[in-house]
Amino acid sequence: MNEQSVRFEVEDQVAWITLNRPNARNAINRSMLSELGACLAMLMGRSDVRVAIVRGEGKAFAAGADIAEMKELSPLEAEAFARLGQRVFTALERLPVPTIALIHGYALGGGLELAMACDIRIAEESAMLGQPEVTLGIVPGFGGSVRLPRLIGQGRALELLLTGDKISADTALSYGLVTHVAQAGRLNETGMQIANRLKALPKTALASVKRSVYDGSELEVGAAQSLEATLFGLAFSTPDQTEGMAAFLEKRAPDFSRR
Ligand code: DAK
Repeated sequence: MNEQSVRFEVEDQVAWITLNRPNARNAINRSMLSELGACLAMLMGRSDVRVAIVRGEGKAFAAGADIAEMKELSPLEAEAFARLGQRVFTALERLPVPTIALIHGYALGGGLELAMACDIRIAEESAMLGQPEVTLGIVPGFGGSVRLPRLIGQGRALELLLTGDKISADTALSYGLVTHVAQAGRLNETGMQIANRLKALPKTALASVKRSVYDGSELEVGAAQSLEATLFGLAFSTPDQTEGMAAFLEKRAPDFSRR
């Protein structure tokens, strides 16, 4: 039986999604995308999961879409490949639980696009990030030219997309492309510190923040604010709102664990 190219494990309310083609630097092919989609479906069925972490086995997070597989694609197959990737990455982005990408080695092309579909990105200090598609005669196909400008601004995004340059973790931090840089060997620990904080927070409120940000970014300002008001109102129907406000007024720590 073939080794799975994505591993899915749940431990102590954290879902670990691990890209597992280390000999190909976790290059993303069609079967990996399908497996990733299946993992997300499994995750949606697990009410115990409060945070998901995406990482890569071996020397890299992911060195991009699989160039060997892509080289043989017809234009129609390439479009289908791009649509599959976009669908799976959007499903990842729209998960109700917060997601964290742990980037080590390289996050290039489709690898960076995968990381950008996560809510929080942490890079190990030696990591390199970039969108080198133009150097292969192609363009990003998994949402890179859409998410990158939204995350770091059009000017910096265009420079990265047009030159194909790889940037260091520190530069990525200064651009806001990652929000933490971890010392060598401390990537998992840094990720877990953030995951543990998120685990203790109310699930519905976190899911609503994500909806407000992601759905809201596709709306004009008035409609986005209206969505925010709706989600704000809905929060008042949750036990988490009762507990959070009661705990504040009673000067104790809130307990969102049973919700
Ligand atoms: N695809 C396939 N194989 C890859 C790969 C990739 N992206 N990256 C690495 N590998 C393979 C290498 O071929 C090598 O295989 P063997 O020779 O051992 O069989 C093995 O992984 C180890 O690679 P290296 O020996 O090169 O390892 P190093 O540590 O020395 O270098 C590296 C790591 C990441 C710097 C280097 O491998 C590299 O430059 N890789 C390519 C990076 C790259 O250009 N990535 C962008 C890919 S393009 C679209 C859909 C999606 C996309 C675009 C359009 N549509 C359908 C429209 C997305 C495109 C991309 O992501």
